[in-house]
Amino acid sequence: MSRGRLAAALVGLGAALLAAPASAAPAELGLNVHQSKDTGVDATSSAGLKWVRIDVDWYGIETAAGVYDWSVIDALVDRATSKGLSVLAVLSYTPAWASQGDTKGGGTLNDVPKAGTYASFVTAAVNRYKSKVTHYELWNEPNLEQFFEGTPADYLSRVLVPGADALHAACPACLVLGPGLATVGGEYANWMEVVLPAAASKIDVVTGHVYAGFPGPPGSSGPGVTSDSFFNKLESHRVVKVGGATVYEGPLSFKEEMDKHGVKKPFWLTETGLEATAGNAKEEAAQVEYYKKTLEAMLTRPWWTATIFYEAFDEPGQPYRWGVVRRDPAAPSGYVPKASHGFLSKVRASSPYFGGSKSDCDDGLDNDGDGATDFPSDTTCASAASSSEGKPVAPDAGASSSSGSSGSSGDDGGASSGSVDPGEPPPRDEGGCSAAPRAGVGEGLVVGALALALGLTLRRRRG
Ligand SMILES: [Ca+2]
Ligand SMILES: [Ca+2]
Ligand SMILES: [Ca+2]
Repeated sequence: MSRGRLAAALVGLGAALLAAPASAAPAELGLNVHQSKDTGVDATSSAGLKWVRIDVDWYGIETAAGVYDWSVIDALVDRATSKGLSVLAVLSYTPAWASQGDTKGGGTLNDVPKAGTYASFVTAAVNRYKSKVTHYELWNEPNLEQFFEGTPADYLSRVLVPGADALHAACPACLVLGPGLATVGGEYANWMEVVLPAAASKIDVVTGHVYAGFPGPPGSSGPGVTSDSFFNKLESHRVVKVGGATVYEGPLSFKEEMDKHGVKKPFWLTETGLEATAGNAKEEAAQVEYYKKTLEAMLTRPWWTATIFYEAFDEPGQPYRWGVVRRDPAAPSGYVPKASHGFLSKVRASSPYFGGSKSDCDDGLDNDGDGATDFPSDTTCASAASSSEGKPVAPDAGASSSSGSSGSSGDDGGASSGSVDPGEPPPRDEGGCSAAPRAGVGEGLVVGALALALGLTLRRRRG
């Protein structure tokens, strides 16, 4: 090789290194599919996403001690893995024979299991699936009474600790995810205060769920001011001051709890989302905006390594509108996509941060938080192939609570504000019938346990 060609090659190598994305693995994305081996798996796969989060319902599988029917989960896992998807299996909900008592109603599925029962189920599940499934979440939203009626101590002693020990014994390479708390009311911080000091070493990936609006522009009301925002629950709790005096302080966020207890594990958001009626253009656009804000927030938070949106699909005739597609047996693919499905497909295929093959100037995201997305809107982009929209927003920008003479603030965690409607109502009804919001928390959206239990039952029956 001539010196000239060598020099040119070195210049080329230098340019390639400069253009290469960060060495960290791409952030990962998925959908909650419950037990749907067709629409749920297909909608996830066709969007190019990696993960399906599935319901491995203990009560429906181990109907008597040591008697198992794995048929539904076998078919689901086989279909998902045959399509190249990775499975996060949620091991939840107590069968009647394992219940230590239905003390708070809601049937037995939310009951505290008798000692030893959950660990034996975890062992059986992991031994059956460990060649195909390496990630297991130990229960779902145990801080909501309709899913678990015990205390945090009950969750530790009867679910998390014995479950994690059983899982790691059966499969040392498999990962325990948890505690999968809902951020309704203030109880989630209390749960983290019990769970993390006692059992952080048992958890490989910390998980949680956030349903809340994104903050509007400075000075606006809405999430972050009059209610907890997405960021208040995720990483920076809400503090409201008037004249320098704190008049309200919300529960600590997931990230603050992890930092407080020195937990340096990855964080997965295993549920978040926004309802949108299929065919309602305004609602579909708002759902896309929510997904967009979520993904943009991930760009500057390397500790948050995966998001599994809630959820894959709407079922005709049922009152759920959280899906990114609407199941339709008459459609060629078995479903009609919403705008959010196309948006996720675009980001996943394009964004270098999420493993895509295009550039920041053609990835569907406002990477630098200036309110302009991609070429030509973001004028830092010389073309769609340009590699950067500009300097990203610092991860902690605006994250600290602040005072305001008008009594507002406690603001976003650094994501761009802008087009999210600050008046958007809290998007998700996760129940919360057992949660005890602190005075002044406008959680709203509390419905009866009966309706939720009914909805839960309906969802479990999906095929
Ligand atoms: Ca019960
Ligand atoms: Ca972009
Ligand atoms: Ca931009």
